[in-house]
Amino acid sequence: MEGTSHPDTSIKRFKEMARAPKEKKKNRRRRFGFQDFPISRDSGPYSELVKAMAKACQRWGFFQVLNHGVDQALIQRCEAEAHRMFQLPLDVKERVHRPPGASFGYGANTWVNQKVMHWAESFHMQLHPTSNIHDMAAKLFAESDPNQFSSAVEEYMAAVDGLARRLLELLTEGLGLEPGHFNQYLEKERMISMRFNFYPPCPEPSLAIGLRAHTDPHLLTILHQDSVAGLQVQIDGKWIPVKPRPDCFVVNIGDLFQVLSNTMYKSVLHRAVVNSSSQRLSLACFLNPPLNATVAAPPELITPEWPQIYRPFTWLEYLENAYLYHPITGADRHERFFLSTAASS
Ligand SMILES: O=C(O)CCC(=O)C(=O)O
Repeated sequence: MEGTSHPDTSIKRFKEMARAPKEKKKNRRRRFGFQDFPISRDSGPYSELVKAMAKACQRWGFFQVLNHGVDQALIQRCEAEAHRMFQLPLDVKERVHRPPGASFGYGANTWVNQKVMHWAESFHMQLHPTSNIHDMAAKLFAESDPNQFSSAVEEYMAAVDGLARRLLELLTEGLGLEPGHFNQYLEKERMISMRFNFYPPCPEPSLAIGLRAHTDPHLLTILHQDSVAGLQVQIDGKWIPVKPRPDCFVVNIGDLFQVLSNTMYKSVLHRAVVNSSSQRLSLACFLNPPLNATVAAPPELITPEWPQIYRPFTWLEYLENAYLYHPITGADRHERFFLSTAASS
Protein backbone atom coordinates (compact mmCIF):
# COMPACT_ATOMS: atom_id res chain seq x y z
CA MET A 1 0.00 0.00 0.00
CA GLU A 2 2.95 2.36 0.46
CA GLY A 3 2.92 3.39 -3.17
CA THR A 4 -0.51 4.91 -2.88
CA SER A 5 -0.11 6.34 0.62
CA HIS A 6 -1.66 9.64 1.50
CA PRO A 7 0.42 12.08 3.57
CA ASP A 8 -2.23 11.67 6.23
CA THR A 9 -1.07 8.08 6.47
CA SER A 10 1.95 9.29 8.40
CA ILE A 11 -0.45 10.65 10.98
CA LYS A 12 -2.31 7.35 11.00
CA ARG A 13 0.98 5.63 11.65
CA PHE A 14 1.79 7.97 14.49
CA LYS A 15 -1.65 7.31 15.89
CA GLU A 16 -1.10 3.56 15.58
CA MET A 17 2.10 3.94 17.51
CA ALA A 18 0.13 5.75 20.15
CA ARG A 19 -2.39 2.89 20.28
CA ALA A 20 -0.22 0.93 22.68
CA PRO A 21 -0.86 -0.19 26.26
CA LYS A 22 -3.80 1.79 27.59
CA GLU A 23 -1.99 3.42 30.48
CA LYS A 24 0.64 4.84 28.11
CA LYS A 25 -1.80 6.01 25.47
CA LYS A 26 -2.42 9.50 26.83
CA ASN A 27 1.25 10.23 27.31
CA ARG A 28 2.21 9.02 23.88
CA ARG A 29 -0.47 11.06 22.14
CA ARG A 30 0.69 14.15 23.97
CA ARG A 31 4.28 13.44 23.08
CA PHE A 32 3.43 13.03 19.44
CA GLY A 33 1.75 16.38 19.52
CA PHE A 34 4.78 18.14 21.05
CA GLN A 35 2.58 19.35 23.89
CA ASP A 36 5.18 18.29 26.40
CA PHE A 37 8.16 19.35 24.38
CA PRO A 38 11.05 19.23 25.09
CA ILE A 39 10.79 15.62 26.08
CA SER A 40 13.28 13.06 27.24
CA ARG A 41 15.53 12.24 24.31
CA ASP A 42 16.16 8.65 25.29
CA SER A 43 12.60 7.53 25.91
CA GLY A 44 11.11 4.87 23.63
CA PRO A 45 8.17 6.84 22.24
CA TYR A 46 10.36 9.84 21.49
CA SER A 47 12.75 7.82 19.37
CA GLU A 48 9.79 6.17 17.61
CA LEU A 49 8.39 9.59 16.83
CA VAL A 50 11.74 10.78 15.46
CA LYS A 51 12.02 7.66 13.29
CA ALA A 52 8.46 7.91 12.01
CA MET A 53 8.82 11.58 11.11
CA ALA A 54 12.10 10.88 9.33
CA LYS A 55 10.45 8.07 7.40
CA ALA A 56 7.61 10.36 6.32
CA CYS A 57 10.15 12.91 5.07
CA GLN A 58 12.12 10.28 3.18
CA ARG A 59 9.02 8.88 1.56
CA TRP A 60 6.65 11.84 1.06
CA GLY A 61 8.46 14.99 2.13
CA PHE A 62 5.19 15.95 3.88
CA PHE A 63 3.49 15.21 7.17
CA GLN A 64 0.99 16.86 9.50
CA VAL A 65 1.37 17.75 13.15
CA LEU A 66 -1.40 17.64 15.70
CA ASN A 67 -1.35 19.15 19.19
CA HIS A 68 1.39 21.43 17.94
CA GLY A 69 1.16 23.94 20.75
CA VAL A 70 0.18 26.93 18.58
CA ASP A 71 -2.95 28.45 20.11
CA GLN A 72 -6.01 27.78 17.94
CA ALA A 73 -7.38 31.24 18.84
CA LEU A 74 -4.17 32.83 17.48
CA ILE A 75 -4.53 30.86 14.24
CA GLN A 76 -8.11 32.08 13.91
CA ARG A 77 -7.05 35.67 14.63
CA CYS A 78 -4.43 35.51 11.91
CA GLU A 79 -6.89 33.94 9.46
CA ALA A 80 -9.42 36.68 10.25
CA GLU A 81 -6.77 39.34 9.54
CA ALA A 82 -5.88 37.61 6.26
CA HIS A 83 -9.54 37.71 5.22
CA ARG A 84 -9.81 41.35 6.32
CA MET A 85 -6.79 42.11 4.12
CA PHE A 86 -8.07 40.29 1.03
CA GLN A 87 -11.47 41.97 1.38
CA LEU A 88 -9.93 45.43 1.07
CA PRO A 89 -10.69 47.25 -2.20
CA LEU A 90 -8.20 46.47 -4.96
CA ASP A 91 -6.80 50.01 -5.05
CA VAL A 92 -5.97 49.72 -1.32
CA LYS A 93 -4.30 46.32 -1.76
CA GLU A 94 -2.32 47.79 -4.65
CA ARG A 95 -0.65 50.16 -2.14
CA VAL A 96 1.56 47.16 -1.29
CA HIS A 97 1.77 45.84 -4.84
CA ARG A 98 4.47 43.22 -5.43
CA PRO A 99 6.30 44.26 -8.60
CA PRO A 100 7.46 41.50 -10.99
CA GLY A 101 10.61 39.86 -9.66
CA ALA A 102 10.09 41.18 -6.09
CA SER A 103 9.43 38.83 -3.19
CA PHE A 104 7.13 40.76 -0.89
CA GLY A 105 3.77 42.44 -1.16
CA TYR A 106 0.37 41.76 -2.68
CA GLY A 107 -0.17 40.11 -6.04
CA ALA A 108 -3.35 38.99 -7.75
CA ASN A 109 -2.02 35.93 -9.52
CA THR A 110 -4.60 35.89 -12.27
CA TRP A 111 -2.19 35.96 -15.18
CA VAL A 112 -2.56 33.40 -17.96
CA ASN A 113 0.38 31.08 -18.54
CA GLN A 114 0.74 28.52 -21.30
CA LYS A 115 -2.02 26.17 -20.26
CA VAL A 116 -3.98 27.27 -17.22
CA MET A 117 -5.12 30.43 -15.50
CA HIS A 118 -3.82 31.12 -12.02
CA TRP A 119 -6.79 31.77 -9.77
CA ALA A 120 -5.41 33.23 -6.56
CA GLU A 121 -4.40 36.32 -4.70
CA SER A 122 -1.39 36.24 -2.43
CA PHE A 123 0.32 38.47 0.07
CA HIS A 124 3.90 37.75 1.16
CA MET A 125 5.54 39.33 4.24
CA GLN A 126 8.80 38.93 6.10
CA LEU A 127 9.31 38.84 9.87
CA HIS A 128 13.09 38.19 10.02
CA PRO A 129 15.76 39.47 9.60
CA THR A 130 13.83 42.74 9.18
CA SER A 131 10.08 42.89 9.51
CA ASN A 132 8.19 44.66 6.73
CA ILE A 133 4.85 43.83 8.33
CA HIS A 134 4.29 47.14 10.16
CA ASP A 135 5.08 49.18 7.06
CA MET A 136 2.74 47.20 4.87
CA ALA A 137 0.00 47.15 7.53
CA ALA A 138 0.29 50.95 7.84
CA LYS A 139 -0.38 51.30 4.10
CA LEU A 140 -3.19 48.74 3.98
CA PHE A 141 -5.02 49.78 7.11
CA ALA A 142 -4.24 53.50 7.16
CA GLU A 143 -7.97 54.19 7.57
CA SER A 144 -8.50 51.68 10.40
CA ASP A 145 -6.12 49.86 12.77
CA PRO A 146 -2.75 48.69 11.34
CA ASN A 147 -1.69 47.26 14.74
CA GLN A 148 -4.59 44.83 14.82
CA PHE A 149 -3.19 43.30 11.63
CA SER A 150 0.52 43.44 12.41
CA SER A 151 0.25 42.16 15.97
CA ALA A 152 -1.83 39.12 14.91
CA VAL A 153 0.55 38.31 12.04
CA GLU A 154 3.72 38.78 14.08
CA GLU A 155 2.44 36.75 17.03
CA TYR A 156 1.35 33.98 14.69
CA MET A 157 4.69 33.90 12.87
CA ALA A 158 6.64 33.89 16.13
CA ALA A 159 4.58 30.92 17.37
CA VAL A 160 5.09 29.03 14.11
CA ASP A 161 8.81 29.88 14.23
CA GLY A 162 8.99 28.17 17.64
CA LEU A 163 7.21 25.10 16.27
CA ALA A 164 9.48 25.04 13.21
CA ARG A 165 12.60 25.09 15.38
CA ARG A 166 11.35 22.12 17.40
CA LEU A 167 10.50 20.28 14.20
CA LEU A 168 13.90 21.06 12.71
CA GLU A 169 15.56 19.48 15.73
CA LEU A 170 13.40 16.37 15.54
CA LEU A 171 14.02 16.03 11.82
CA THR A 172 17.76 16.61 12.28
CA GLU A 173 17.83 13.88 14.89
CA GLY A 174 15.96 11.68 12.42
CA LEU A 175 19.00 11.92 10.15
CA GLY A 176 21.16 10.46 12.92
CA LEU A 177 22.69 13.86 13.80
CA GLU A 178 22.69 15.82 17.04
CA PRO A 179 19.31 17.62 17.23
CA GLY A 180 21.01 21.04 17.24
CA HIS A 181 23.30 20.27 14.30
CA PHE A 182 21.54 22.66 11.93
CA ASN A 183 20.64 25.31 14.52
CA GLN A 184 23.38 27.55 13.11
CA TYR A 185 20.98 28.10 10.20
CA LEU A 186 18.39 29.61 12.51
CA GLU A 187 20.51 32.23 14.18
CA LYS A 188 20.25 36.02 14.09
CA GLU A 189 19.92 36.78 10.41
CA ARG A 190 17.61 33.86 9.61
CA MET A 191 14.79 34.56 7.18
CA ILE A 192 11.21 33.92 8.13
CA SER A 193 8.41 34.87 5.83
CA MET A 194 4.72 34.10 5.39
CA ARG A 195 2.49 34.06 2.36
CA PHE A 196 -1.27 34.31 2.65
CA ASN A 197 -2.85 32.43 -0.27
CA PHE A 198 -6.46 33.25 -1.03
CA TYR A 199 -8.33 31.24 -3.65
CA PRO A 200 -11.76 32.68 -4.55
CA PRO A 201 -14.42 30.31 -5.97
CA CYS A 202 -13.64 29.76 -9.64
CA PRO A 203 -16.35 29.42 -12.32
CA GLU A 204 -14.19 27.04 -14.39
CA PRO A 205 -11.95 25.15 -11.94
CA SER A 206 -10.85 22.60 -14.53
CA LEU A 207 -9.31 25.42 -16.60
CA ALA A 208 -7.54 27.05 -13.67
CA ILE A 209 -4.99 26.38 -10.97
CA GLY A 210 -4.64 28.05 -7.56
CA LEU A 211 -0.89 27.61 -7.29
CA ARG A 212 0.93 25.65 -9.96
CA ALA A 213 3.05 22.62 -9.15
CA HIS A 214 6.24 23.61 -7.39
CA THR A 215 8.70 22.57 -4.75
CA ASP A 216 9.51 25.07 -2.02
CA PRO A 217 13.06 26.43 -2.28
CA HIS A 218 13.12 26.91 1.52
CA LEU A 219 14.38 24.85 4.44
CA LEU A 220 11.00 24.02 5.94
CA THR A 221 7.42 25.12 5.26
CA ILE A 222 4.69 25.13 7.91
CA LEU A 223 1.30 25.51 6.27
CA HIS A 224 -2.10 26.01 7.81
CA GLN A 225 -5.07 25.35 5.56
CA ASP A 226 -8.66 26.21 6.42
CA SER A 227 -11.42 23.60 6.13
CA VAL A 228 -11.63 23.71 2.30
CA ALA A 229 -9.63 21.13 0.32
CA GLY A 230 -7.12 22.29 -2.28
CA LEU A 231 -3.58 21.20 -1.44
CA GLN A 232 -2.31 18.24 -3.45
CA VAL A 233 1.05 16.47 -3.21
CA GLN A 234 2.63 14.47 -6.02
CA ILE A 235 3.39 10.95 -4.87
CA ASP A 236 4.62 8.42 -7.45
CA GLY A 237 3.37 10.64 -10.27
CA LYS A 238 -0.16 10.95 -8.84
CA TRP A 239 -1.73 14.03 -7.27
CA ILE A 240 -2.88 13.13 -3.77
CA PRO A 241 -5.17 15.57 -1.90
CA VAL A 242 -4.20 16.52 1.65
CA LYS A 243 -7.41 16.44 3.65
CA PRO A 244 -7.83 19.79 5.42
CA ARG A 245 -7.40 19.57 9.18
CA PRO A 246 -7.71 23.05 10.75
CA ASP A 247 -6.33 21.58 14.00
CA CYS A 248 -3.12 20.49 12.20
CA PHE A 249 -0.19 22.08 10.45
CA VAL A 250 1.07 20.60 7.21
CA VAL A 251 4.87 20.48 7.26
CA ASN A 252 7.00 19.97 4.18
CA ILE A 253 10.67 19.64 3.40
CA GLY A 254 12.01 22.39 1.13
CA ASP A 255 14.85 22.15 -1.39
CA LEU A 256 17.41 23.38 1.17
CA PHE A 257 16.61 20.58 3.58
CA GLN A 258 16.82 18.08 0.72
CA VAL A 259 20.34 19.40 0.11
CA LEU A 260 21.32 19.46 3.81
CA SER A 261 20.09 15.88 4.21
CA ASN A 262 22.05 14.82 1.11
CA THR A 263 18.66 13.88 -0.47
CA MET A 264 17.58 11.59 2.37
CA TYR A 265 14.63 13.91 2.86
CA LYS A 266 12.61 14.84 -0.21
CA SER A 267 11.40 18.22 -1.40
CA VAL A 268 8.26 17.16 -3.22
CA LEU A 269 6.09 18.78 -5.89
CA HIS A 270 2.81 20.14 -4.63
CA ARG A 271 0.10 22.47 -5.92
CA ALA A 272 -3.21 24.06 -4.91
CA VAL A 273 -6.35 23.43 -6.94
CA VAL A 274 -9.51 25.55 -6.88
CA ASN A 275 -13.22 24.78 -6.82
CA SER A 276 -16.40 26.47 -8.01
CA SER A 277 -18.23 26.85 -4.70
CA SER A 278 -15.94 27.77 -1.81
CA GLN A 279 -13.19 30.25 -1.20
CA ARG A 280 -10.06 28.90 0.46
CA LEU A 281 -7.30 30.42 2.58
CA SER A 282 -3.90 29.01 3.43
CA LEU A 283 -1.12 30.52 5.55
CA ALA A 284 2.33 29.33 4.48
CA CYS A 285 5.30 30.11 6.75
CA PHE A 286 8.76 29.60 5.30
CA LEU A 287 11.83 29.02 7.43
CA ASN A 288 15.23 29.86 5.97
CA PRO A 289 18.86 30.41 6.94
CA PRO A 290 20.61 33.79 6.63
CA LEU A 291 21.25 34.80 3.02
CA ASN A 292 25.00 34.34 3.36
CA ALA A 293 24.79 30.91 5.03
CA THR A 294 26.56 28.13 3.17
CA VAL A 295 24.26 25.20 2.60
CA ALA A 296 26.08 21.86 2.46
CA ALA A 297 25.35 18.33 3.60
CA PRO A 298 27.46 17.49 6.68
CA PRO A 299 30.24 14.87 6.33
CA GLU A 300 28.25 12.48 8.58
CA LEU A 301 25.68 12.10 5.79
CA ILE A 302 28.22 11.47 3.03
CA THR A 303 29.46 7.92 2.53
CA PRO A 304 30.86 5.94 -0.41
CA GLU A 305 27.40 4.34 -0.79
CA TRP A 306 25.62 7.69 -0.43
CA PRO A 307 28.01 10.22 -2.01
CA GLN A 308 27.61 13.97 -1.85
CA ILE A 309 24.99 15.09 -4.37
CA TYR A 310 25.20 18.90 -4.22
CA ARG A 311 28.08 21.32 -4.16
CA PRO A 312 28.03 23.85 -1.31
CA PHE A 313 26.22 27.12 -2.12
CA THR A 314 24.75 30.06 -0.26
CA TRP A 315 21.04 30.55 0.30
CA LEU A 316 21.34 33.82 -1.63
CA GLU A 317 22.81 31.98 -4.63
CA TYR A 318 19.98 29.45 -4.51
CA LEU A 319 17.30 32.09 -4.05
CA GLU A 320 18.54 34.01 -7.08
CA ASN A 321 18.04 30.87 -9.15
CA ALA A 322 14.93 29.55 -7.46
CA TYR A 323 12.36 31.51 -9.38
CA LEU A 324 14.27 31.55 -12.68
CA TYR A 325 14.27 27.78 -12.97
CA HIS A 326 10.87 26.47 -12.11
CA PRO A 327 10.68 22.69 -11.63
CA ILE A 328 7.86 22.41 -14.17
CA THR A 329 8.71 24.97 -16.80
CA GLY A 330 12.51 24.85 -16.75
CA ALA A 331 15.33 22.60 -15.73
CA ASP A 332 15.07 21.46 -12.14
CA ARG A 333 16.57 24.32 -10.23
CA HIS A 334 18.33 22.17 -7.68
CA GLU A 335 19.99 20.16 -10.45
CA ARG A 336 21.98 23.28 -11.21
CA PHE A 337 23.76 22.71 -7.90
CA PHE A 338 24.68 19.05 -8.47
CA LEU A 339 28.31 18.42 -7.61
CA SER A 340 28.98 16.83 -11.02
CA THR A 341 27.45 19.87 -12.83
CA ALA A 342 29.66 22.16 -10.79
CA ALA A 343 32.71 20.06 -11.55
CA SER A 344 32.04 19.97 -15.30
CA SER A 345 31.19 23.67 -15.72
O1 LIG B 1 -2.45 26.80 -0.59
C1 LIG B 1 -1.86 25.75 -0.44
O2 LIG B 1 -2.35 24.77 0.11
C2 LIG B 1 -0.45 25.58 -0.96
C3 LIG B 1 0.41 26.77 -0.66
C4 LIG B 1 1.81 26.61 -1.15
O3 LIG B 1 2.21 25.58 -1.66
C5 LIG B 1 2.73 27.75 -1.05
O4 LIG B 1 2.34 28.84 -0.57
O5 LIG B 1 3.91 27.59 -1.47
